Amino acid sequence: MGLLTDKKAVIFGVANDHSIAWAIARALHREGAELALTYVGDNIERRVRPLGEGLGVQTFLPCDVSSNDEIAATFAALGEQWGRVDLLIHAVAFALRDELKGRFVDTSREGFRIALDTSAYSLVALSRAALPLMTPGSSILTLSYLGAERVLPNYNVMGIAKAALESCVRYLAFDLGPQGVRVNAISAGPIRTLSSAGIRGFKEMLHFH
Ligand code: 0WE
Repeated sequence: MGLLTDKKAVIFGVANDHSIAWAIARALHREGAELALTYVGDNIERRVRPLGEGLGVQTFLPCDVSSNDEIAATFAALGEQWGRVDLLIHAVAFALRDELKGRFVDTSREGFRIALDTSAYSLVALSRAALPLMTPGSSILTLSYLGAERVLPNYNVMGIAKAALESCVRYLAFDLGPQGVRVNAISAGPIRTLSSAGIRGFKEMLHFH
């Protein structure tokens, strides 16, 4: 019997078999959880469906976390399907490609907005939408990175977004803890995923790490 037998887990952020979210999906499945996977766009859907089907996943939902309507539709579907959500995995981040190189001081207003909206506010929006389906003992988990705490070359606006994300975790935990809902972040090391693909100097960082 697994640690998570019959728990319902929704995972945002599987893009391919290198995704940290995919490693989380496999671990949750191994422990007996039932999974729902979300995706953005046809390209990701084409990769996520076969992966999920390999774990017996039956629920695939389109969800761009920068859209209130898509978040509402996702949790409406989960409400119908499961009637509850025990685990929410937030493994989503986005900054405009050009913001992840050069000087942080050159960050555009729009680039700043997009990075913080997609990478930090999305946790707040998803948590609020999930809450009516959560019971005491439920858990919310997100992914951070060292660039939240220290200056890392080229990480730039994502560092600010991850700092905001970590602060969101503390404020959400304050709000939801009394209802028995835990909120946590794991700060991963540098890992070769789609997210780090094409990042200048990543190979050297990986080597140094
Ligand atoms: O949080 C991240 C990266 C998140 C990310 C990645 C991309 C690449 C493609 C956000 N937005 C985009 N936008 C794109 O267009 N990491 C922890 C991985 C990462 O990114 C870096 C790193 C590391 C490590 C960027 C610069 C330096 C180190």
